[in-house]
Amino acid sequence: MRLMVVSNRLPITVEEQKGKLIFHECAGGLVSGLSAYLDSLKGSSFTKSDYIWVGWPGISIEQKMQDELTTKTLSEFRAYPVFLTERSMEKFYQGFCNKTIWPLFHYFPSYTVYDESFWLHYKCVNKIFCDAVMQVIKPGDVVWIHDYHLMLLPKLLREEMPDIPIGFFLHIPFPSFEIFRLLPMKWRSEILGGLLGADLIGFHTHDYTQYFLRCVLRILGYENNMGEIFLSDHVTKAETFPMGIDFQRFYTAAGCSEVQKEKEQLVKTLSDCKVVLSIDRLDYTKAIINRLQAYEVFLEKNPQWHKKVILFLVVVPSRIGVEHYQQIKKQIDEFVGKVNGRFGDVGWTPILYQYRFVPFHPLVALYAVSDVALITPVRDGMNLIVKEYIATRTDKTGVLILSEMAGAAKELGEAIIINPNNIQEIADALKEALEMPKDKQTKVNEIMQNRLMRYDVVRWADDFIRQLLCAKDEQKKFNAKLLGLSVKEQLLKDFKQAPKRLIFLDYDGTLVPFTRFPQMAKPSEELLKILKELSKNPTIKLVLMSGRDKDTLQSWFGALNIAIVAEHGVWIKEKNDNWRLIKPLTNDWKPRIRPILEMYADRLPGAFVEEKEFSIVWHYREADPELAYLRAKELTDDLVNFTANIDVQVLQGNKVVEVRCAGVNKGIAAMHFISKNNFDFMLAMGDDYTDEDLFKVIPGTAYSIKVGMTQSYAKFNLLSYIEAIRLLEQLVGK
Ligand code: GDG
Repeated sequence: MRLMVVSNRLPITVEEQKGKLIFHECAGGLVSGLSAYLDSLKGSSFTKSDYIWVGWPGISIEQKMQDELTTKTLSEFRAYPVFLTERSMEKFYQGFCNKTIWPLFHYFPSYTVYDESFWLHYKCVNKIFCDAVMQVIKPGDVVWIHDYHLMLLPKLLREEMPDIPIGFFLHIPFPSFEIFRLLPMKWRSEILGGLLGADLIGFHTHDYTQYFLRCVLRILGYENNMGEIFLSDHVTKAETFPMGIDFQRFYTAAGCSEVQKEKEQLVKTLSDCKVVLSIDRLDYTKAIINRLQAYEVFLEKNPQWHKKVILFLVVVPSRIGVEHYQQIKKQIDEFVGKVNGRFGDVGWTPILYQYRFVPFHPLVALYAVSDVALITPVRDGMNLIVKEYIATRTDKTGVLILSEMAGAAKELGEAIIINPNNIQEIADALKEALEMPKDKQTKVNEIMQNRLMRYDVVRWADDFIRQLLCAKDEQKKFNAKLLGLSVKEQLLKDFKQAPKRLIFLDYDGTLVPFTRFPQMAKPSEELLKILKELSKNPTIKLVLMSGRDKDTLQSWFGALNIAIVAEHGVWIKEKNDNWRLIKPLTNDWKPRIRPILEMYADRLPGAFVEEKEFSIVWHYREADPELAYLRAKELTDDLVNFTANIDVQVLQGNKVVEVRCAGVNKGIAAMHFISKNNFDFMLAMGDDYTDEDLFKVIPGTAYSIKVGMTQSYAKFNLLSYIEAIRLLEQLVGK
């Protein structure tokens, strides 16, 4: 097995200098984390250290140099470059990624740009990535796609290679429905559909996972069962995997000689002052200005700390040229000047400010000399810096002040957790942190270190890949039930050879798709033609088994003169005969039940009640899916309690809750036909929970087929009604 990592950026950046290609390693959480994981694969049992990384190499170069670059990156870094033009990068990366998805998913709707050309380039670049993956993918590969740049890729790839395990991990927050729905309908549906192409979709926190599932329900109408979503052709799972760091790398680096040297230098500069560290990429989501304001308030209120504390502010340049980033850079510069001017003097600069990228060893030294880490984003997918800070505290001292809006706060609850919008709270937290006794510091840091050590980045990635493989295995078991070519051929052969044949067909969902309202699902001329062909043959007994009322069935299929079962087995109509009840039934319970269903329909816009002779149905296909889901559960509970002493059954089906007379079902109705004759061939097709009764009673030699990908007693599955019709066409010899 080979792991294929796909991300917007490769772990290397390529530069062209005087016609020569120069390679630099990239920094950043994703790259360093995944690199540690890929290194760890060398001893792993389920991969043999084989991997390849697909992504943009950080440069747009002429066609003639692309081959050379590809050869080099492949042989030296196992990296396969995806080439994008500057214009594509501008519209895709600077545009849709940085100006649409990034602000929106970080709850900055007022910064979000909705530009159709950005979207079109986003789609186009996702397609280019798909083509690039197709160039290098091999059977047996496992694909792991990363982050918001490539949300359409899982689906595109599945269309090309349905059998490849595809995982997707989102590194930024997934927003709540109210935010996500701000995207135009087409974009938001396509993004969700794109993600659902994966077999496993990972998020940093439980909240993000839940928000995603909620958007899938509200926008696409798919419910989930413990994070599993059953789609027409596969099952997808959404799950939480909080990303860890390479703990040992930071822990051991803290003691290495390079870091010691850096530390000595720093200690000289910082004299005897306590150090508060703030380090972030320049980004409005990091709310750097808030912590500067809080530091100012802290100095104002705590003159005893003057000349005894320094805020070491590192801002790492990012997205230079984007409007909002330039603005906040200016604000930070001005604020630092203001605070230093107001409180500083010859021997003390309250804020040491660096606007630059810090190499690894100086970064670890900075973590190691800082008494407090002040990290207060207003929104952050995870934030690995805080984990790195804790990991470098080998003597277990140090205090972390962390925003509750960072994903990391869910795991590091022992830190001082603050709300980044409450300046006073941050200022108070600074005082508390600076004055915290050492024994308390070591106690909480020990807990956090143990957690970070255990769930490090290797464990995180390992967990993800293992679950992805499990999901795919489950799916394979499921796929094994799909009616394959050879079984289909055998079925057709058996059908042709059998002198007496019996076919049971469900209607809605099996022969026609579901529609907004039941009366809209009329049979087409083509379908009627196929059924007529089958029914004309005297050696075929065709039985249409539906949950619909007999009058509707009569008006749609009466002219065909076939056997029909209505209301899930209540009514039976033999060929050339009249409708009759399968057994004596009463419906005196209906006046007591109907008001309950009506009350629930009144409480849920879009829901309505359908009354049949011996059953009542509460439909909610058109209602708000989220509320409907809750109401349907509530209603079922109510009905089950209320009907305990009444001879009825309560069933939750496909967007319906149905109450019907007990002791009748499609299985019992089927027996009526099966027992009458010795059939040599039997076929039953259905998509609904009511068809399970049918599948249970038909003989083991029969072909039972569930339409759709859900679990069933049926022997085989077909993906959709389209395939069911195709099979019928083949039976009639088309
Ligand atoms: C996303 C999400 C999520 C930063 N500055 C320097 C430097 N770094 C390294 C850190 C850390 C990484 O970059 C930053 O990690 P973050 O977690 O803050 O965020 P991103 O990677 O930008 O972005 C984020 C993350 O993905 C992982 O899923 O946590 O929420 O936005 O590893 O050490 N490294 C060095 N010098 C720097 O100046 N050497």
